Amino acid sequence: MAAMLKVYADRLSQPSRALIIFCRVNKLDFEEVTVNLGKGQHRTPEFNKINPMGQVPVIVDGRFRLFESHAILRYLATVFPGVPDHWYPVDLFTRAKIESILDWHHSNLRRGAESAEVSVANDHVRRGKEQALNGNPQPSIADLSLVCEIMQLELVGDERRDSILGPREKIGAWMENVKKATSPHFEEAHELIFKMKAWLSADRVKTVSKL
Ligand SMILES: N[C@@H](CCC(=O)N[C@@H](CS)C(=O)NCC(=O)O)C(=O)O
Repeated sequence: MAAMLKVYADRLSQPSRALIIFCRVNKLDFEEVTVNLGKGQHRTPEFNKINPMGQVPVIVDGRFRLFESHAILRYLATVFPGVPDHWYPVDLFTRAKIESILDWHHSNLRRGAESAEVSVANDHVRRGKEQALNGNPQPSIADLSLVCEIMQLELVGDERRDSILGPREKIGAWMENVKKATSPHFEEAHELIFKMKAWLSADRVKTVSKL
């Protein structure tokens, strides 16, 4: 039987990957529908009916449609039975901190403040036990969202990535914890990013050798 939950995503998109990893780790019954942004599949009239914003990710759960990855993660964590509490804790104080990080993420990084994002993530890690943001022992939807965002730095070249991540000494350990907690789905969801990275660096080599 076809899955009720459809996730429209492009794996080159950070919020799309966060959603796919969340669904896989929590064994949700879902169908991934690829919307290839590079091919402009998000600008078709069919996709416009699913998400008038023309963006991924978006979900269709039966007759219910929802865009915005954070809203989707909250919805999935709340509505689907069996999702462990640490993803979106019922404790309102812990949840409020997670909401704060999620809001901060969307009002900053989406404007391109990639290094500021990393600094704040690093500060959150410093205050806690490195395991997850705010010292939580296991990752929340905020950890997943931020780590997927920071993974996009793979596409800016190793030198630039290292110059951003290198000075923030706790970030690597925190990212590793989130990866481990979501393995092997984390690695699988990021395969395309690493293919793109290899393709981009091959292209850079070609460009440099022509100069
Ligand atoms: N705040 C949104 C951001 C969605 C977003 O920016 N999606 C990008 C890919 S990462 C997209 O679909 N871009 C295509 C476009 O805007 O034309 C979320 O978290 O879902």
